[in-house]
Amino acid sequence: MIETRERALLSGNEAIARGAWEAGVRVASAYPGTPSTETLQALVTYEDVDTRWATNEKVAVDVALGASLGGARALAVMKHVGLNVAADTFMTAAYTGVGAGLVIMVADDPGMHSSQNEQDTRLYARMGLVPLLEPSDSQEAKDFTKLGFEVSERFDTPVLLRSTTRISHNRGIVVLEDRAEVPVGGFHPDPSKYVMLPAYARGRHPVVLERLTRLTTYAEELVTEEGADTRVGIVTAGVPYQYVKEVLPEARILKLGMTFPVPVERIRSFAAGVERLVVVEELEPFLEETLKAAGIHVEGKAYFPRTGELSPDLVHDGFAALGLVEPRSSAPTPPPTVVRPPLLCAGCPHTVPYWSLKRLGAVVTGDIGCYTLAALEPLATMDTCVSMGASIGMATGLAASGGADKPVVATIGDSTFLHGGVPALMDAVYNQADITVVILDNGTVAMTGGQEHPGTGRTLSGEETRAVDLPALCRAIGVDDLHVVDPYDVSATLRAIEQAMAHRGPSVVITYRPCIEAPVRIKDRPFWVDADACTACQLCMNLGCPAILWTSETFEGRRKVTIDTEMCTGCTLCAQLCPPRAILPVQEVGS
Ligand SMILES: Cc1ncc(C[n+]2csc(CCOP(=O)(O)OP(=O)(O)O)c2C)c(N)n1
Repeated sequence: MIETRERALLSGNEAIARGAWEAGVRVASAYPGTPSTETLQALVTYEDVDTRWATNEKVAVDVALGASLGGARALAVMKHVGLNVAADTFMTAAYTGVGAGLVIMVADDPGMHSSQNEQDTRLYARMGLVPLLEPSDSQEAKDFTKLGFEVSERFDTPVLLRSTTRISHNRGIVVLEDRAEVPVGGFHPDPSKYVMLPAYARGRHPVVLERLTRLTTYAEELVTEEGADTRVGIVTAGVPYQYVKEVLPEARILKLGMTFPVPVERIRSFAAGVERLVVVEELEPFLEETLKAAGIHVEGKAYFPRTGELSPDLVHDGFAALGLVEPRSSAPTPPPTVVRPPLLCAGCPHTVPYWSLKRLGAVVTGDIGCYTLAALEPLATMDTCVSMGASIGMATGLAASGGADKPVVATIGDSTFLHGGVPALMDAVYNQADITVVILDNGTVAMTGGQEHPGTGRTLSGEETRAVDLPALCRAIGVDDLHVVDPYDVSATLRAIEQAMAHRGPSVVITYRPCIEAPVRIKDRPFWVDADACTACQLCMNLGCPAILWTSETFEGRRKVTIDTEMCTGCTLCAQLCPPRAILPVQEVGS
């Protein structure tokens, strides 16, 4: 834990954790997702906060809302697509309001560095009629988190705190303060506020709208105005503010701290003092459209891209097109970079299930996790990947369509299965879908850096807890054809999947083997290739293992292989596949 009254270099996520702690937060719940994950991992290092991983984002918001109604300041954290999962509670929490302050931190991923889409959370704020704060650096990330709790209590509303990849992962100096001691207020039953029957909910909707009017006035207090050059006025917020400052340091800038509700009248008076008004915002023309709808003449997305991240260069190009700056002098073209496609790790336990499916031939619905890389060569065994948990329902639908010319197999990781796959498996059993589900259990959330989940037997703070028994869960759901197999045993895995695919009705194969990276990197005796014995059959190459490399040596015109012993984890998979047994453990030959 960092001492108080100091300055520290913090990422945006760490600053949000610090802000929540300083605000006296008592309960924090999250489901991991880049770029938000480190927030709770930072918060768990502070005392006096009950910090926990949730099964999914909806549960995280449910937990935080419940804690808030109990009178404890509460935080929920997720990546942007997580709010889709939590949207049901989020939309109605806008009606119930809160007990103690409730902040929902959502990290957007413009440019999709590690996401399946680049939706803009500001649109959720508008749909839910919930205020949204947008920090532009680490200091503001901390300050706005604290402010979020105050706004939440003052206006009796959940508050969205929107970060983006650049805010969450960049570091900046942050002034540290003490923790506020905010006593737990206790639960005060109020069915007309917390039981959203239609009769009560009808009474709450006008309350939400009246609150929005007051919040719009309040949003005016959260703007900062700077710059002397009145030839152009720029409305911006979040990280684009930094780019604007870099490209046009003298420009007159109105930076918004709250981007929903939009302080339209404040912007109208700002517009009156400048010759032209320009909005610089990432992703959707959210502010621009709001201002245009209010009859304010503004320029924006005609000059700045609506997809991907902005950057100082893109902002410069937009200003140049607006005639505000000279175009950038064309920089010398950097030499082309060699693109290295992402691969599963050497020794990844997800390899053989996909290798088997490729051999057996199946329509494979995929899901989100490390294993999504099996969509790429050489495994290339995934036909769909849409959202967390979708693989099982989509497999059911594909099988029901009668349009699949091969058996239909859903593949899903352990965390993803618990997050959103369980109801879909129940549905498959209930409706007797003719599908096989392969649950790739590596005992961690590998994709986001190896977090715990309800199946691992450990909590976020490292304490032991009950672990979900996946085979027992599947049996309880009604899966009769169930196989549990070690994916390091190539023939057993192939056989189990083959048998499951031959079964009529729903079947499940659980492949269990811990991730080689989590919680500690597993490294066994590495293997090497006896070049004299290698017949260059290249079967081992089908695994896509990054430790297996080509050599210049050939056999009957085909290239032989070698193994990078530093990278090899000793998983034995390639040795099991090698017909001439040319792949051997290093120590066996005494080298
Ligand atoms: C709704 C949603 N929440 C979070 C994420 C971030 N995320 C991507 S995959 C994943 C889970 C991966 O874990 P698991 O299914 O166990 O597979 P592994 O990566 O361990 O192979 C998470 C949390 C996301 N993409 N979508």
